[in-house]
Order: sequence, then structure tokens, then C-alpha cells
Amino acid sequence: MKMTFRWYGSDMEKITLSQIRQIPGVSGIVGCLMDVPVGEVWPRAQIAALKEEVERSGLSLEVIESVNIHDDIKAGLPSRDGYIENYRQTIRNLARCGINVICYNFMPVFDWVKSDLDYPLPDGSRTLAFEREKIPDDPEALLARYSSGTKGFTLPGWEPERLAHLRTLFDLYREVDETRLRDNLIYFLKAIMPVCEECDVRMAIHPDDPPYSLFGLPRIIKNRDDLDWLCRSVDTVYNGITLCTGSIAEDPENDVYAILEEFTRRDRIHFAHVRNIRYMHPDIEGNKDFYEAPHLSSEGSLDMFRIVSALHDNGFDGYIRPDHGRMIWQETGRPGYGLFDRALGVAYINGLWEALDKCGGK
Ligand SMILES: [Mn+2]
Repeated sequence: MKMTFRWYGSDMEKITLSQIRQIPGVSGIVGCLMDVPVGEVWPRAQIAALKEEVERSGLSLEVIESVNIHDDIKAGLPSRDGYIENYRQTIRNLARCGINVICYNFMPVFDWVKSDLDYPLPDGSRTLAFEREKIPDDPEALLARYSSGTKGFTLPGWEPERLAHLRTLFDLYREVDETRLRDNLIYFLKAIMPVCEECDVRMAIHPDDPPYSLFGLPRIIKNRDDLDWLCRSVDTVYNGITLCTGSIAEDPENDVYAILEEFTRRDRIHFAHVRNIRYMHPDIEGNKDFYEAPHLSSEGSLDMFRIVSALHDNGFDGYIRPDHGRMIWQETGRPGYGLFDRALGVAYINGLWEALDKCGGK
């Protein structure tokens, strides 16, 4: 297991590499180039500069999150081939700079949806939450809420220049149901796999967040059967998964522990996002509302010992990062991506891992 920490770049956030370097057990950064428009080739010089900056601080850069997929690819437009060619070139450029794993997702329009970016918990901390009733029917209203709630930070997957054309984006997907979206994902994967094999770069799809449809948009990476379909459809280790425990568990029907075990054994989990969530109304049938809890098991609804065991005991040797953290200790910053609570997450996951190593786990 290699412990990593997501970082958006020195001009995109105030958390510094030297701060991250001081979190015990973190060996690498999960990086990105936030300023390359979706669909364009990531320039090799820019990737190399990022890598050099990260390495100068004593950390490594081997995982990218995310190289987002252009909507023309997801919607299956004739113009997709040009964007796929760009993606192939981006993979080559990343590989030349030592990148092993690329995280991406295949969600139309929105990368993720929450109802609150600043939900107050009883201890005074703030977190992300999802309450179905608070999701407006009109996605424009949600966009407006995010624009005013992010304290000036760009949210990953919610790029203002792309979402300025929200209605056009929705129109693009009017004819795209789940079957079409699946076909478009397979078309994309089959086109890039030869490059991934040649360059030894593993693709790792992030599950849909939340793992069910909103605003009538199709969602295809929601549960165990979707992940099984993905692995079988393009049957190579280079077609893998970013197993996000929070996203998968946002549907309480999903058995997150069994999914982790199965796909670790099948060697398809290349990257794990480890976080806890708390279901707000587990007593109400069918209710899926939750907030993002502190990582500690007793603070949420997930058993983090079982989660880490499922990876550890099945031979996981990929990358892990703590997922979102709350805002604590007066920190302000990009929602979900403060320094302090994520550092606590690292310490906790590392503690569980060490205990498993020393108590006779496999
Ligand atoms: Mn995640």
C-alpha cells in the first residue's frame, strides 16, 4: 500500500507540499493540471514541471486525479475520435513522467452532487452532506448554490466554463440512456487500452457519486454488477477501478466490504479512496441521506477496520488516499479538501494497516 494525498497545485490552493510532507507515512501526491481544459492534451513540459516540484519536496507523483473525459466522448458524438486521440497522447505524456495510475469517471454533466458543502456537525466542524429533499429540481439552482458556497475555490468536476452551458450539456445527453452510455465507455476504453498497455498506465474509474441517477441523467458505475460488467467488458488489468468507499456506500444496498474484497482479489483496484459516511435516517426505508463523517468507525456508519482489512488481507498493493475531510480547527479551504482532517484520516488508516500487519493478517 502506498499512502497518498490529493493536492491541486501551488497556484490552486494554500496547502503546501512541505505541510503534506510532514504527515507521517505519506509517500506521494495525487496530482492534476487544473488549468488544462477538458479534452485537450496535457503538455509534457507542464507535467514534468509538476513532478519536479513534487519531488523536490520529498514526495512522489505517480497518480493523477483526474484526467476528465470530454462530454463528446461520453455522449458518443462523431467528434469523439479527436478527443480520444488527445487522451491517448495525454496517457503517453503522463507515462513519460512516471505516472502509473489515472483516475477518471464517466458521469454525464456532474462529477458528484451534494446538497451541502458546509453542513454543521455537533462538534462545530463542517462537512459535505447529501439530503435528497434539498436537491433542487433545476440543476441551475444547484450550480448557483455551489458558486456561492465554495469560497472562491474551483471544485473538481464543476468547472465554471463548462457548466456555463448547462442546458446545452443536458441537451447533449437527451438521447443517451444507460445502454448508450455503456457503449460509449467501452468504445473509449477499447481505443485507449493499447496505449495503456504499451505505457504501463492503469486506468481507474471512480464510481458514480452518488451511485444512482439524479436529474434524469444516466449512471452506470453504481454497484458490484456494474463493476463486474466493466471488468469483463474490457478484460485487462489496465482497465481498473478507483474504489471510493464513500461513494459506493452512499447506496446502503451496496455491500462495500464484499466489493472491496472481490475486486482487490481480481487485481482491479488500483487506487482506493477511504472515507466514512453517516446515514442520517437509517430507520426510514429507502432513505439514503448522509453526511461525510470523520474517518473513525464510531463516528460514521461504515466499519473502517473491515474496509482496511478487505484491502490488506487480499493483497492490495496500490495507492490509497484519505478521501474528503471536514473543516476543523478554524481551517478554511476547498470543501472536502482541508489539510487537518485529511491528515487525521491518514494517521488513522496507517494505524489500522500497521495493526493488521502485526496481528497476523495476511
Ligand atoms: Mn472518491
